[in-house]
Amino acid sequence: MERFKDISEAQVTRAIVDEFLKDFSDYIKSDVIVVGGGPSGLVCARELAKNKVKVLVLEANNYLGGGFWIGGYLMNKVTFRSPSEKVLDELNIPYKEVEDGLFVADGPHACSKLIAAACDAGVKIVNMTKVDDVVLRNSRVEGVVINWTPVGALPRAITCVDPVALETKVVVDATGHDAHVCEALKKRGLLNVKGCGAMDVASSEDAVCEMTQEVYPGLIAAGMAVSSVFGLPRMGPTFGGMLISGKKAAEIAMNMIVSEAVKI
Ligand code: 48F
Repeated sequence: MERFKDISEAQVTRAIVDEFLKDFSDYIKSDVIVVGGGPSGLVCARELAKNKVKVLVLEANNYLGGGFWIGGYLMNKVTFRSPSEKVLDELNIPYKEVEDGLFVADGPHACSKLIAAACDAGVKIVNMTKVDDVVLRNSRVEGVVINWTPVGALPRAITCVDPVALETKVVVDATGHDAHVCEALKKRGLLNVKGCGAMDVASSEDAVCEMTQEVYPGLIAAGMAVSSVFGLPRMGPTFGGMLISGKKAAEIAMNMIVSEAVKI
C-alpha cells in the first residue's frame, strides 16, 4: 500500500490558518453578504456567484442547509409545488411527481446538491459565525457585526468578547423565521417585523416570492424572513417558495450593485 506523505502537525495547522485567514481577509469587504445558509440563502448566493458577484454566506451553525435537510415532522422528504421543479432540474436534484404539480425529493440529496452547487459556483462560506447586528451608516445597512457562534453560548462572566464587522454593498437576510438581521433594525424602531402568520400553503409561496424585496436601504429579505417581516402565512415543509425567493433576492441584489446608488 502506498504510504501517506510525511507531513508534520505544524504544517497541517499552518495550512488551515493561512488559507482561512487569506479568504477571511479577502472578504472583509464584499459585494453581497447572505446571512443564513438555508435554501433561500444558498440559492441566492449561488445565483450571485454565477454572475461573478463577490458573495459571502455567514452561517451560525456548523452545517449549512437550514431546514432543507428535513421536510416536516422529522421526516426527510421535502416537497415542491410546480413550477419550482425547474430549479430542481437546474440543480440536478432527483424528484418524483406524487400528484399533479406536487413533487417530492430526498432531503439529504436535495440539500447536499444545493450546498455543492453554491460552492461550485464560487460562494465563500464562513460557518460557526453569527450575525449579531448591522453596520448602519447614513440610514443604510453597509455591513454586519459578527462573532463566533460559541461566544454566545459561553457564561456571561467570560464572554466579554467584542465582535468584528464586515463591510458590504448589500446584505440579504436569509435567517428564516427569526429574520435576525431585520430584527436588529426593528429593535431600533427602523423596521416593522410582524412575525409570520398562520399556515396556508396555497397562498404562502406566491406571497413570499412576490414580497421578496429590499426592506430597508441596503437590506433584502429572502425566504421565511420575508414572511416574518410582512406577517405572511407560513408554508410548512414545502420549499419551492424558498428557492424562488432566493433567486429573486439575487436579482434585486444585482440591480442594487449596478445602480449608482451603491458606493462603499
Ligand atoms: O430556516 P432556514 O432553512 O431559512 P429559509 O431559507 O428556509 C425556510 C425553510 O427551511 C422552512 C420553511 C419553508 O419551507 O418554513 O423553515 O428561509 O435557514 C436559515 C439559516 O440561517 C441561519 C440558521 O442557522 C439557518 O441555517 N441563521 C439564523 N440566524 C443567523 C443565522 C444569524 N444570526 N447569523 C447567521 N446565520
